[in-house]
Amino acid sequence: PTHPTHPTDVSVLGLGAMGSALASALLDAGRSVTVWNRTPGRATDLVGRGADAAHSAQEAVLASPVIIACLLKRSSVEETLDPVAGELRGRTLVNVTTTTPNESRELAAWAAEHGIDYLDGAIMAVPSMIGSRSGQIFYSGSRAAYEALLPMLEVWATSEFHGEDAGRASLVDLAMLSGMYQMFTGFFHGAAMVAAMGMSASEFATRQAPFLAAMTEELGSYAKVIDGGDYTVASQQSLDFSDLTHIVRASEEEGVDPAPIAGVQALISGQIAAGHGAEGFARLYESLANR
Ligand code: FVH
Repeated sequence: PTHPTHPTDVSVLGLGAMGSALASALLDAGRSVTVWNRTPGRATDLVGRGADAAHSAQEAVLASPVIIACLLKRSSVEETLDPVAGELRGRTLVNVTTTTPNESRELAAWAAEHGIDYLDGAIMAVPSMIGSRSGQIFYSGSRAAYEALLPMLEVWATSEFHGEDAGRASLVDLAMLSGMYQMFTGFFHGAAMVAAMGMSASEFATRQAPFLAAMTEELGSYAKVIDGGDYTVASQQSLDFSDLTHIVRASEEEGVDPAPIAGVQALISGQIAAGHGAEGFARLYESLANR
């Protein structure tokens, strides 16, 4: 049998890089915190700063009315929380583990079945940004939990509530990351192309970074076209003009895998083949959207 530690405001399950940063920011803000990690030994610094270390997930859950789960992935959450579902009843669970929207919804349904108030969180920050308010955390699920916990959540980062469908925070998060990873991959591809002529990635970055920053100014204009649904609006760069086969060929000529740019060209070719060559570049959205 395990014995609850003395009552605290909040318990953090998972003391990886992010869980430790979240617990640390809570301590900085004067909260009493219980911490637990599957592998022992990761709580030492936090305990030195006043946290209580629980010997089990059950003990950590029993210590606080609010439980933060910051574990690796959905299966880690299930493995940790399924056995303590009974102890979680009547408490608030804030799950900031990265999950897909449907995984978040399934966890919310599981929580509802067990009488647990569930708030899903998606962290748009790296651990060093936690506590500085330079990061953002999106939430969805229980509005009551979000509103009640807001002063605590704001300790970590700027908070944004996306609605009671628990999958929404994750969806916005993963959509934002999709853009980011494709931008970085585009940079890696360009760096590999110029490496063929001896330019270092660092030198290329000094050119690419301001160019990409300037290009992001275009996002708003593209968004207006997409939202308006009229890709024939004048002054847009047409798909015929946007044909990127020369970039694909240049990449191949330098022995560089054209996969990232070839994927974009495949979308362009598809729209041109469907008769939309005279329309604007933003029409690629129509190849991607679930309509
Ligand atoms: N670090 C970051 O920059 C990002 C930013 C955006 C969102 N994430 C997500 O946050 C979750 C945790 O990430 P993390 O950085 O803390 O990850 P790790 O340092 O690898 O720590 C993982 C913790 O999860 C525990 N764990 C893993 N599997 C299990 C399990 N089956 N049962 C119980 N705990 C488990 C692990 O424990 P241990 O290996 O030390 O025993 C760590 O505490 C994640 O979803 C990111 O996507 C972070």
